Amino acid sequence: AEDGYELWLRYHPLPPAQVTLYNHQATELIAGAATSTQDVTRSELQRGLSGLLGHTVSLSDHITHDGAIVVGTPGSSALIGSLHLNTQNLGSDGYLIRSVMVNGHAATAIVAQTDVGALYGAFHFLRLLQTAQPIEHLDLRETPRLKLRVLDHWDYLNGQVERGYAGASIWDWWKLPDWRAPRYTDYARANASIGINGTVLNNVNAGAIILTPAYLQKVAALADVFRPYGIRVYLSIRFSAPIEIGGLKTADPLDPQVQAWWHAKADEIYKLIPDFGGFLVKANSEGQPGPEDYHRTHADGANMLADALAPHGGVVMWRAFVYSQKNPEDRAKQAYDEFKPLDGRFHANVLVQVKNGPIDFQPREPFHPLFGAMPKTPLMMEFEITKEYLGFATHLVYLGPLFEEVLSADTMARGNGSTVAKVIDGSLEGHPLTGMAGDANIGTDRNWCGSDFNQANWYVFGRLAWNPMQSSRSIAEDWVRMTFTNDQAFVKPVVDMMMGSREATVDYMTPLGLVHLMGPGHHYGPAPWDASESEADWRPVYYHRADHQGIGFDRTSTGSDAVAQYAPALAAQFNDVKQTPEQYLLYFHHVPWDYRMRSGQTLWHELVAHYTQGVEDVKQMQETWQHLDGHIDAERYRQVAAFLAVQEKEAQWWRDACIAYFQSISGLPLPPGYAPPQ
Ligand code: GCW
Repeated sequence: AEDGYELWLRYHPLPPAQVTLYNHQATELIAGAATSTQDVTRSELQRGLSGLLGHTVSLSDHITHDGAIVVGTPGSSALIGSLHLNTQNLGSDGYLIRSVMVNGHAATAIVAQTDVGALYGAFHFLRLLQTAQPIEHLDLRETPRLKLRVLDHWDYLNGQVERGYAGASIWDWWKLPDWRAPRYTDYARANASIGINGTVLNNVNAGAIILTPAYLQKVAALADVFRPYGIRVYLSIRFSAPIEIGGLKTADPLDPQVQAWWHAKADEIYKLIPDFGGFLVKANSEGQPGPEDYHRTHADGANMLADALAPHGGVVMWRAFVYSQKNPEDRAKQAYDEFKPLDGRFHANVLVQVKNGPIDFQPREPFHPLFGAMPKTPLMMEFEITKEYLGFATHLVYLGPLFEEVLSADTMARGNGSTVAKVIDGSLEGHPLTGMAGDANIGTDRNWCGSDFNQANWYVFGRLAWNPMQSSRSIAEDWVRMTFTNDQAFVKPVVDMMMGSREATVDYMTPLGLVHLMGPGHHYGPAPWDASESEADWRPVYYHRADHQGIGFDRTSTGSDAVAQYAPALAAQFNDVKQTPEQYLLYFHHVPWDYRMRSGQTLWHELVAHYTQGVEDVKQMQETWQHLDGHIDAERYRQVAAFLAVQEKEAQWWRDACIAYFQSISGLPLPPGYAPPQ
């Protein structure tokens, strides 16, 4: 049945014409199996080629005719060594895919300096077939721009997933370490296919138990499954673990006993998991313990852990998402205020992990002002793949355009062109340690992600972590072809639909720079009126500040002055209501309801227009989908159709609720031609 389990690695037979073509170019497979990574590379190629071509592609140890696929490294294969391809500068993960001649026979060589590089090359080669690309004159060279490409799971040890909408945690802690579910291997395959090379198994809000010996055995078992696929395991740690499981009286990072405890813990971990990746830490945020409990800085805390990991080559990913009502005037300013002064104080194996925007993964926010503001510190991007604020499992929202918008934003930190992508890939400031994290949307649902289209968000995250300069449209196209079909009559409209889906969501949820209008707590559905939360800066009214005169949060120099956290040229732009891009208008400015927008219409009119457009766009998506019935299997077709109906209903709910509420405050009539809220 088409239940989505296979993700984008379906390997179902291609159409006959395509098979006929490829049959001459993929006749036999020459691949070693001397290491576990070589072994999985070989079986993935066999599985993929045999599936796509509809017959078994045989293994060989030398080239007997045209069309051989040869994969490996010069060090492990004499045949590859004899090709004398230039593998210099491919690094540990890069690869070449080249059409070559060997003893008068045309062949395709997939070559890397390491086994993992060859595995990545193999997946790329399979993708060419899956997406029906020509493979007879290949000359491809790929190296990742980021070093750490990591999924952060927000999984608790009891199986619950925080902000997870795809079932329970896929880690079956009860049955580990002895039972290694086959799903772990499929998880690793999917990740390796898009270049993901790290996974943080547990939630940043989780307890200290994961660091106890029994759990470390379980973690080690997962690490064993992932190792052949080039994936390292990391853990979120609780800063107060020395107290909770170590019996110490303090977790003060400058206390020698605390330091010794972490050193011993790191030694214990590396004995079990020699390639352990390191720690992810949420400290002094939303009630979590941290160094500030002892009047120490984030740098003191991060460095203490970094020193324990350094002898083993591990890293600390220290989160800059600090949210503790310290700055009730403007929550958006807290991370910058706390971290900017610490620039240059972190040890070499620390990355500061920064969410894409200063609030919290909203449908749209400006990029986080820390990007570009901490030149001496490697900053790691954190995106949220799970759609906490974008409709959970059912809404069809492709996050590629959101990620791309952030990555291509210009921080102007070193003049024009200082994009966020160049900050995180290390090229702007020359950092060797780089990375991107994505808060995973994976659970025990058969389709892994709660919906077929949510798989695209996992996919695009991995591809952008490999190369943050790529276009999200081309990645969407690859995904559609691999996941559904190469039929152009399907691919084009579906890619268009995906590309427009995020803007539609911005429109029906939070247009024109609004943020945080969702119901507090569950974060689902509109509640711009909600004032029930105890803390002011959890209430939607805190964010939109609508009153009889107007709407929006004044973050200019006459307000909270959050604009000053951006580079001077950008700060000046955001400070001026006329120069601020309208998509961020109400994020930076409180403007009157009758403010004239660039269109000539009033703000009130445009607000209503955006909300209405969002609903129209979802209706359009439904219509597009209706025309595609018959192009794919009925199972997946029907679920997408059903989910689009949910999305339409809820887009209408968002529109009506927000317009009705804002109208109750503005007191203005609806502009002519717009339906009143139901
Ligand atoms: O906004 C919040 C989410 C929390 C999450 C937190 C964080 C993991 O609602 O569920 O906790 O962000 O990123 O730490």
